[in-house]
Parts: sequence; C-alpha cells; structure tokens
Amino acid sequence: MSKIVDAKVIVTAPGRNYVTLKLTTADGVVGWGDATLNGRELAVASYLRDHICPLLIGRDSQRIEDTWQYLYKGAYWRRGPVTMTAIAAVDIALWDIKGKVAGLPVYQLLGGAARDGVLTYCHATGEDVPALLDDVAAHLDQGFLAIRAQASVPGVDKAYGVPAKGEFYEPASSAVPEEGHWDTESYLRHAPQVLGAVRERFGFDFHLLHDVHHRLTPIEAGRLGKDLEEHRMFWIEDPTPAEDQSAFRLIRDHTTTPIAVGEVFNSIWDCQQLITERLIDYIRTSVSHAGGITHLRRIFSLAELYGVRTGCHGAGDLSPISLSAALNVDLAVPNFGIQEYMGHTEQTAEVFRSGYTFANGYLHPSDEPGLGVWVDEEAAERFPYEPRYLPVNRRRDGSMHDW
Ligand code: GCO
Ligand code: MG
Repeated sequence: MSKIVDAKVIVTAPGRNYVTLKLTTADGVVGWGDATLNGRELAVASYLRDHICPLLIGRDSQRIEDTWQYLYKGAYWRRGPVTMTAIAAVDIALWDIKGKVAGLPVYQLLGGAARDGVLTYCHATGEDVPALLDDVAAHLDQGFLAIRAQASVPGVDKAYGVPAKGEFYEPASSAVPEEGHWDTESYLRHAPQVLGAVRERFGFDFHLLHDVHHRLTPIEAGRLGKDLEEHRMFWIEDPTPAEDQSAFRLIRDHTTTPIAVGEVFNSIWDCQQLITERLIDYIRTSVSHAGGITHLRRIFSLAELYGVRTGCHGAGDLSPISLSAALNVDLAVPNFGIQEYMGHTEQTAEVFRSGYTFANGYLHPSDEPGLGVWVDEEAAERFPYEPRYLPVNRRRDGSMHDW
C-alpha cells in the first residue's frame, strides 16, 4: 500500500482559470487531477481544500473505487457539479498514480487500446459565412475529419461560440457576465443556410457538427433537426436544456438528425432516461465534471448497452489533464464516438505539459505511464486567478434566455 501523504490545490489562470489537484504518495509518486468548473472555480477549490484533502491523507492511493464511494456516499449530499468535479479531480489523480506505479499508460489499465486513435472534432467559427468557410478550409488542411461549425446569427450582436477576430474562443472574459441577445427565429432561419453553405462548398467527406447550446424548445429543435437532415449532420448538440430528459422524445419524433447531450451533466442519473429510452445518440459527459474516469466509464457502459456512443466534452475550459484522461478512456471503450478538441493557448501549454499527439484527424494519448501530463508549478504561479464569467443571454424583451 502506498499512502497519500500530500494533497495540494493549485489555482492558476494561464489564459483562463484552472483548478488542479496534486496528490503525492509516500513513495513520492505524484498524480494530477483537473478540478476546473468554469466560472465557479473557487467553490471546487474550497470543497477540495476544506473538505476533501484532509480526508485523503493516509488513505491507500491504490483503492480508487473505494475512495470514490467514500467521497460520494460519505458526503451525504450527493451529485451536483461542485461535488462531482471535486470527486473527479481525486479520481483522475488516483488513476494517474496507479498508471505510474504500474509503469503503464492509463488506457492499458482500462483494457488496452480498442482503436488506433481517437477521432477528433475541432471548432470552426466565423462572424459571417465567408469567414466560417475560410476557417473550415483551414481546419480541413490541418487534417481534421470532423468539424463543428458556428457562425454569427443576423440580429444577434454576440453569438455564442463565435469569437471576435483575434480572440481565443470562448468568452469567459469579464469579471461580471457580459450580456448578449438572442433571437430564435433568426437562428432557425439562418443555421440551416450556414451549414448548407459548408456542405455546398466542401461536400460530405467529413463529419459536420453543430452546437445549439441549450437554446431551443423541443418543437423548435425538432424543426431544426428536420431542416438539417439534407446536410447529414454528425450531430446537433444540446438542442434544449436537458434537465427535462423526457422532452427529447418530442425531438426524436420529428427528426433523424443525431443528437448529442451531456456536457453539463455530472452523474449517471442525469442521463439515465436519455440513454435507456434511446433519446440521444451521443453522450457528452466530461471526465472532470462527471466524477472522473471511474464514473465516466460507468456512464459509458450504460450507454453501450443502449447503442449510445460517446462524445466527450473537450472545451478549452477543461485543462489538458482532463483531455489526457478523456483520451485514455476514449481509446479503450468499445462505444467510443468522437472527442471534442478545442486546443489550448500557448500560456496554458506553458503550465500544463502534455504528451498527447494529433495526426490525420486522430488524437492519441501519451504512452508515458499514468496520464502523461504534469504541471509546472512555478509557471502556474506566474498566472494568478482573476474572476471570469461566461456571458448571459437575453431576449429582445429583456428576459433571460438559456444560453
Ligand atoms: C462545447 C461547450 C463549451 C461550453 C463550456 C462552458 O461544446 O465545447 O458548449 O464551449 O460552453 O465548456 O464552460
Ligand atoms: Mg457544447
């Protein structure tokens, strides 16, 4: 048994805010976990520092499942993004340690590679259609086989997912959330034309994805799905706010466009109905918000039973530790679908050193023992935390809209 002797929380902002957990064992083995919850970072940092780290000292680092159950059941208050992100960070760090102790990359501990590489989708954006088409062309040139396309919506001053020129996606930019506007009618008219323009210019030999970001009602989503059928989408993502799981029956009744949901979920219970009633095609839970590798695997196994494939969240607000962990799971699970890959800024890469590689549309995790990622703590200190929030969205009449 190798006891945990130190548990440290690192908050750093190289380009954007990240919370990292560092666990050290009596043998000097270090494990890294991602505890970042965009816009609510310090809540998780405190949950870890004040409530979890003291409980970890002296525990056997090798008993991952037991530690997971201890933290989940032991809290009494179950689930929720803060709790599950904190548990995820511990879990990811313990898998990292187990891999290092075994001298194997984590995917080997999960059963070994079930594929040669991890199919990856990138983001292409544009303030108008010509700019989007240029960005799609650039990503196809880089070798991507799957592209998520977002463009501005006429009448909407700041559209989610479309960075202003020269800005790195995405807009967690201000200490008080910026306010944008939303116009569903304009979006529903415009989105099929935009995605149609992408197909018209580049054809059908690559996967095309689109993120609706929870903004429609079920019947509006049914219409969008129907209007997009001719463009053969790989998926539309988060068509409606998914707290209402049964609402997806209505979308399904109207369209064969595949549906992906799950980045805001944090447990298997949040997607139970969507999966068991086959209301979605892809489950997008992330390793760092859904309880770590241990719980993500459980969700993916349930999904496998119902023919639902995986599509791990991989936005830039998840640190390279999360991406490394996700890639290890992606490589091993039988029902893998696709992995999101937004990339990270150079500043982020200065702090988080990772060994995953990208070639010809596929990512591959590092073959180093564990997760193959480490944090330069001195570099981390150079980037102090500053509060940064995602924008909010209002309709024309000033009322709040889902964003
Ligand atoms: C995506 C997502 C993200 C989220 C972000 C919130 O599909 O990548 O929608 O961009 O908005 O992760 O923190
Ligand atoms: Mg999304």
